[in-house]
Amino acid sequence: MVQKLDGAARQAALGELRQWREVTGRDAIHRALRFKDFNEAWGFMARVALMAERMDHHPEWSNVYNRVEITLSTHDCGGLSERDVKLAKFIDGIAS
Ligand code: H2B
Repeated sequence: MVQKLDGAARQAALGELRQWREVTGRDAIHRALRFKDFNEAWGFMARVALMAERMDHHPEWSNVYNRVEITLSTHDCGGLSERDVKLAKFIDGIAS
């Protein structure tokens, strides 16, 4: 069973994810991204989707043309886990 991050480990993880904001009212993080057009946004989403499948860890997300909104949380533990941190770092890596 995946462990929920808390205490110092949670703070340290959030400190490394400067582009992400904590979601009000639940243990999750959120990032909004903007791309040149739909083609770039969809290409980004395809790469995230392949990684999500490989990790068996999936984002909650939406897309409107060139904008992508992503929320990460681990449903199996009801909050943030290392899996969210790993996926967030991957997203940051391919978005920049
Ligand atoms: N994604 C996320 N974000 N959290 C989970 O707990 C999760 C998941 N669990 N993807 C996986 C799938 C689980 O439901 C399957 C059965 O392995």
